Amino acid sequence: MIPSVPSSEAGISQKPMDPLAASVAERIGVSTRIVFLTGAGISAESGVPTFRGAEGIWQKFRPEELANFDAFINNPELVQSWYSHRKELAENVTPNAGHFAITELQRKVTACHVVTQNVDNLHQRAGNKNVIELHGNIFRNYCIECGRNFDENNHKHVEGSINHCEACGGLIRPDVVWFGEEMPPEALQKAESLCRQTDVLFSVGTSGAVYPAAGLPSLARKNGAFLVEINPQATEISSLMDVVLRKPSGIALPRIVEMIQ
Ligand code: BJW
Ligand code: ZN
Repeated sequence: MIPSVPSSEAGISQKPMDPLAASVAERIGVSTRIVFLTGAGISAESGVPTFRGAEGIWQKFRPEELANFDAFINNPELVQSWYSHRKELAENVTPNAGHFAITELQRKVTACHVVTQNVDNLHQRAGNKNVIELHGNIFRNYCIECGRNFDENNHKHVEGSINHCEACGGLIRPDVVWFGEEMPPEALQKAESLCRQTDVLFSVGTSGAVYPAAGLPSLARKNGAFLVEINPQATEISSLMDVVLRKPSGIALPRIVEMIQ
């Protein structure tokens, strides 16, 4: 039986990472089902800005101006150009050691899924399998009138213009989930079902501020899962965790994976 390491902040700051990482690696060694719930922080070391906090993109842009449908209708040019800028950024960075550690772990564990809130495609580019996108993907677009899909090649945004559907003239929007919008139902159902059944859930690089994603660790815990948080900062869901590693994911995840027998 592996002892739970207390997740109180006082407890964490006293302990070096390695014994904690070793206890997590040991736990994984006796687990068959693992879920990674990831957020913007896992891509931070690739150079993709997080949303909240000192370096967050919402220090510069207010979410209510950009991440909801009304904002898009009121100012489609601004929203299209913001997403076009972020898409370009995501295209020009590469996955980091945290993403690659998950690929490595997936070779060692029977069932290992990634439930991501990220829209940047970096998990997939790192070779992660079984990726469930809760908040969509910035590289896909669709027409709000006829639903036609537009991929990267036939939808380039030109600064100062508004992109419309070639078929019906409707506005083209990114295939992401904004505030007040439903998650893709299949993705959410799959994520909830995995969280009910998992042995271990990692919450990596998410502030735990946005629901329903932020409710998944609690669901896993109620069903007996062991919870691990990897995040340099405390989050709204830290108190739920069995173990907290206050390290960047690009350091903590490879360390855990190399410790697995
Ligand atoms: C590192 C690191 C390193 C840094 N290593 N870590 C229940 C209670 C209260 C409210 C609600 C509720 N249920 C629903 C709501 C309303 C709302 C909500 O949650 N509001 C809250 C703000 C209170 N939720 C919704 O509206 C959702 N929809 C919904 O519920 O629909 C219901 C419905 C049903 C049926 C019909 C219709 C409707 C939708 C939420 C959509 C969120 N969308 C966004 C934008 C996506 C597109 C885009 O990218 O532009 O998703 S918002 C933004 O936040 C984005 C993110 O995925 C999401 C989460 O952010 P994340 O990933 O956690 O990032 P940060 O920046 O917050 O945190 C980064 C972390 O990384 C920090 O902790 C750092 O410390 C850490 N970090 N470097 C590891 N190197
Ligand atoms: Zn259309």
